Amino acid sequence: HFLQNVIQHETFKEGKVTVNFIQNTPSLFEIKLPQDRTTKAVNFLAEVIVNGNSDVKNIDKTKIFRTAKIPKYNRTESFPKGTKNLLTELGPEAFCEWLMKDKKIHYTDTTMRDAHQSLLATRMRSYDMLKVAESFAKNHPNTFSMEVWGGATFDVCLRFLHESPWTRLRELRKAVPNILFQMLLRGSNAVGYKAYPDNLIEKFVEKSWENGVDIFRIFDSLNWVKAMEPSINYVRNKTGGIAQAAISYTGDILDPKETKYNLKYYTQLAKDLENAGAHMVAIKDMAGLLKPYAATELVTALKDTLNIPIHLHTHDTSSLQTATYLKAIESGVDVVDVALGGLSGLTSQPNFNAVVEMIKGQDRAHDFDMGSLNQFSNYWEDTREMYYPFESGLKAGTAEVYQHEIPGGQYSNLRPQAIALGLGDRFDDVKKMYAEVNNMFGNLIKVTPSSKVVGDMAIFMVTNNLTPADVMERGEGISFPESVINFFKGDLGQPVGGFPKKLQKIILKNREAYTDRPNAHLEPIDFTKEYAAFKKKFQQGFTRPIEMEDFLSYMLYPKVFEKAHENYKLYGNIALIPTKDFFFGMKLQEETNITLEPGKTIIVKLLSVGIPNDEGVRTVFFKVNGENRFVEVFDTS
Ligand code: 3PY
Ligand code: ZN
Repeated sequence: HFLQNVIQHETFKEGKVTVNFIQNTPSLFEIKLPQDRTTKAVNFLAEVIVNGNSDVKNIDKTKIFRTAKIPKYNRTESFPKGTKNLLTELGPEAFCEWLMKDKKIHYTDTTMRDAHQSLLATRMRSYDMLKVAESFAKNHPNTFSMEVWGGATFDVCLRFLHESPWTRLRELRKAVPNILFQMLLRGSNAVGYKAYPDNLIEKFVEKSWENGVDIFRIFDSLNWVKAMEPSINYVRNKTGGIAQAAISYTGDILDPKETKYNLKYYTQLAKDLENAGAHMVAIKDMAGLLKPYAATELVTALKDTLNIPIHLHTHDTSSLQTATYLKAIESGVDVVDVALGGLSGLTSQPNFNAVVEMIKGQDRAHDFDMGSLNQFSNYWEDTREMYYPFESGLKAGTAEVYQHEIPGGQYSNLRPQAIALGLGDRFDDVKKMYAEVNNMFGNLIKVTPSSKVVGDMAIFMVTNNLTPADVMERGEGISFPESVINFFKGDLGQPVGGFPKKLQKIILKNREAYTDRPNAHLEPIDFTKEYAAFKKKFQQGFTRPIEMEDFLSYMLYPKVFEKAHENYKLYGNIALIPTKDFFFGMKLQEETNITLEPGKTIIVKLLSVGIPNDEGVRTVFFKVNGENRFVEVFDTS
């Protein structure tokens, strides 16, 4: 680039170069980026062919992928009416009344959010979702909602897939205008792992609604109502959507020794959330601990206590949770969360297809075209093959979950985290330590981000061969992980029953703890000033107008956004690259189609990859729409 800049410079062309030319001409060092989309896409393909995708470890070169078939649908036919139309017509309150009166059991499909978050470390790409979205909307408009956004998907989308989560949401909304969209919002932690200023959360909620979210499932990682209240209010005041507040379930209400998280605790919590303005309550069983008979007790008690619909969420880690759904449905739950067969079970949700079959012909049956629903399951099963590097390794349901209580969404991340730290052989120790840390910390509600704190501490203790007794006896001399220190300071809020005081002192040393909302300690964002500065900094080299949504991504994840932005400038919208080429690179003589926009598809064939020259650069030859092209890529190996 430098030489090209010198040769093309007017001063050079006119032969007027002086000794200070380079020193006085900083523009010579600017990298001129390729502008057209085809070049950018081909550059990306070449990069993965030469250097691989840095997110993919352990490639199996013998792997052959099946082509995932998209179930048939009519492109030109209009969309059948669904719950989204009903919400628009009725508004949230009347919609919820309709839901409670309806006898049928309703289903939320989590395939595009929690299912892949819990099975494939959240790596599912928009590309594979968008391929089937319209077909699903047209074939199964009687689905209650689709969970497609929030939780860890926002972060992973930007950080590892280098996609804009906002573009994902918008594109999905276009493809599915008739079914309600749902997101998981971590209350004062938004879609992150720490507290954010209140006005940032407010703007985030407003923009999420504008871009397509209808149901906001709001939770707090410590079940702290005070932390959920602002988000409930933002949804009520800034959107036409549904504020669904969650009670995160832990322990076992059937255990006579359970004195903390018992039935009374959960019913009171749910009532408090209803009083705080929730349109619906969700039982968020993030680790899959709600046993079938406990579901009978809990759902019955909640039905008696509340005047709003109840939505049940679980993870099938133990493999028992279909039985839990049966009991919950018999007890009057209004909606259950399920995932399409190919992405269900284990740490994901129970199997959509099988649960529909279970209730078929019964009082609360809700009919689905099973032939078609099974085709969608097959689509995901085939698509899942391409995500094999991200599988958690769990092969069967495990009753161990009742001991360690690790949330499904965390399990698929904790294992690679342990392997990366050289603890692959000690994963059993990590799981046991997770339970011990929970006890040390006073028995917490464990869900993002509090679950991450427990996981970080467990990994820290296993790595350093520390026991809980070691921490209590010689903790003064130990420097603990940052997330653990921040937690004990009050950065995630206040746990049920407070912090264990002695341990808090050991961990905080001389730092101050606080007991009010962590957000109260944060400066509000000055949107006018900071957004203007942001636009100035990032618009250059960006081929589309920068938006408030980008600013929100930046405020939530500044470094991750900067990297994704750099990537966008180099390679354009890589969400358009087919998944096989994205993760594994093309093979010689292979051809791929990339649709840059509807009606504009490029056909790319890989012809050859040269050996590295003296500078380590390889030339990759392609045929693009019949014309030869080459790309030079520095081989980093
Ligand atoms: C998340 O916050 O991402 C979760 O899925 C919690 O269960
Ligand atoms: Zn979940």
